[in-house]
Amino acid sequence: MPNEQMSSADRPISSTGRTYHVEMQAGEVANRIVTVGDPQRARTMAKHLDQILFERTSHRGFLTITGIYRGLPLSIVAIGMGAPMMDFFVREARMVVRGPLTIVRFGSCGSICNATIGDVIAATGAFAITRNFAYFDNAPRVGQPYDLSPAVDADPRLTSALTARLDAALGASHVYRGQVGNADSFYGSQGRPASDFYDANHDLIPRVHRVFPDAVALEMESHMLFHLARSSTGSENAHLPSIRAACALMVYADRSGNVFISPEISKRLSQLSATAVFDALVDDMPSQDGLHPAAGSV
Ligand code: R1P
Ligand code: URA
Repeated sequence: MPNEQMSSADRPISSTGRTYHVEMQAGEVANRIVTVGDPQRARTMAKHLDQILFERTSHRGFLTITGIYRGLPLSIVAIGMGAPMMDFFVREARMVVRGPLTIVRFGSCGSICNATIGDVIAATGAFAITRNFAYFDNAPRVGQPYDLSPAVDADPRLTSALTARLDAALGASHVYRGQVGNADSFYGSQGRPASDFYDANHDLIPRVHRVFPDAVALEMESHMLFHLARSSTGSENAHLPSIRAACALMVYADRSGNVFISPEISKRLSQLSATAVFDALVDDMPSQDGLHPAAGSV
């Protein structure tokens, strides 16, 4: 791809129709997508597809696997970490997939509620936590060290399909619900104490709880996903977004007990949750109605 001529600076797409960063092309990506951070998680989940049709790793490290589940096309896309990677993925997927797009993020998080290692948290909505450079780099300091954005809701229908399936797969007592803080760093902006940097974050998690009393988790992509879904245009019903999104997060870090998940539990949780996530996408959009497979969807 780096050696191919791109169509334009605004929408870099190759002559064969492949997007520049994610290297997605019409016909290779489904309208139902599970997105994860870790490519290994994508491969673990892909074992639960009924059939794999297509796989590609882009030169920037995005992995797309498309297959069939319960007779319908479904893609798994591993994007790496952070909001800009979510932005590349959602925008480039939207460039090549025709019709409605439903996206479930299946990620990991740090729990700031009673949920602990082995539990899963479903996001009812998400907000951004952003390091405020005007505080750190100005003299005198301006504002608070971290900015909290307004929250954006997850899609309620897709989220209830997801939580119903996760409840059934894991047991309802292991599935928590609430708002998720999407930080621009794993460290300073998630309130992790450090002596090697000045982060001014000792009050960050208490402040998150004061502003969002139902905040349950911290991670790094869900708010960008929900924000882009809400900002998407172009559905047949022009006033509705063309993308709907939900998010479930495995608890990798218990921030109150300062415990981190083991690789074995992480793999097992991905295996147990894979079909629940796939089933939720199929429950939500059970047929090809309204899609345009001939025009580019798998
Ligand atoms: C940090 O370890 C990463 O894990 C979380 C965060 O959002 C961040 O991307 O999600 P994933 O496990 O999906 O990558
Ligand atoms: N991912 C995050 O972003 N934070 C955590 O604490 C664990 C996983």
